Amino acid sequence: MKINLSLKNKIKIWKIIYKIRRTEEIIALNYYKEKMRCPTHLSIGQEAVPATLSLFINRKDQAISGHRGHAHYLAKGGNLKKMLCEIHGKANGCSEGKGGSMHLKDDKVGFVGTTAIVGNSIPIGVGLGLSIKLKKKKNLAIIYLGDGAIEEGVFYESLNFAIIKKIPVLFICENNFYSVYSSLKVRQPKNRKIYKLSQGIGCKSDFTDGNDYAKIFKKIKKAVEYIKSGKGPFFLEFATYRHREHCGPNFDDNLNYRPKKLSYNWIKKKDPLTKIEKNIVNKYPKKIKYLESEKIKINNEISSAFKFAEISPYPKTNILKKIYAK
Ligand SMILES: Cc1ncc(C[n+]2csc(CCOP(=O)(O)OP(=O)(O)O)c2C)c(N)n1
Ligand SMILES: [Mg+2]
Repeated sequence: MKINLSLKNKIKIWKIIYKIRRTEEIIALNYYKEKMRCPTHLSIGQEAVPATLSLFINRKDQAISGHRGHAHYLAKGGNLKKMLCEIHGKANGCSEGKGGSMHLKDDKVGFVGTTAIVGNSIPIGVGLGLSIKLKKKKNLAIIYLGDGAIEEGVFYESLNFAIIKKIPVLFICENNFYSVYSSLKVRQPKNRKIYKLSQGIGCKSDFTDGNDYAKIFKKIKKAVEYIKSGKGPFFLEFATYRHREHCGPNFDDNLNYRPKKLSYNWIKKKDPLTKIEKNIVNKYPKKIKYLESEKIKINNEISSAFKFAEISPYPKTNILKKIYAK
């Protein structure tokens, strides 16, 4: 089945990808100033999956993610000012400035949280899905996980439980082929496909290129329809690539742990922002002006959110004392 995305939907996806990309580029640019003191795992290069998913979910659907969560938070509609305040350790942050980049949450939009423990989003997300099911709601839980998280035992227990109980969970596995510096090749048997592993356990599963918005759209549409029909969880694996170092603002291809050709292909040829923007501009040249004006708006929003974060106060120390005294 070939899906032709409407221009309206393409623009919606493009806007989210662009906003995430620019926010993180500006985080990276400013990181050296040491005003953001928490570790940050940037999603640059991996924005297309959460951006496209946003077309299928609403604020009542419950999402949970891991250490690389900025894109997931923003695509779910998370508040940008609160995220930047959190990364700056400020009281106006979404975790009151005490959690940092890896502890983002926005209850108003159904973004339950991010967690620094690899694999931890999985059991929490299955629990969220179970709660949705027990309350007989029509929504779904969304679990973001990396390829590294399937190496945690809790993945197998949680997936099994979700299948047996027909829990409405969408597993979104962003396979960027690496866990820190270790390639899948040294962590998993040769030719193992993650989605096939999940399928073998009994979960409806599928795979596609996670930098191609049209392919992502098609797979997510099918998965969400399946989950909403009450049949249980769906596991989607997306191939994607982080452009920068595992943790921090820099490029690190000088370390040579990733083949140069692989990086070249994913960063230069398969960049999700370039792909969607080129498509819109080539098919609808009259839209160029509109895209340029949206870019200005988005960049203004980001710079005023940064300014807000920089001038916001730090949490009061007595709040910290209360937490540690407990
Ligand atoms: C339980 C646990 N083990 C190890 C770590 C250290 N650690 C942090 S991120 C990471 C890599 C995870 O890789 P993946 O799940 O593929 O996500 P990616 O960073 O590629 O997005 C590791 C091993 C951790 N935070 N938690
Ligand atoms: Mg990975």
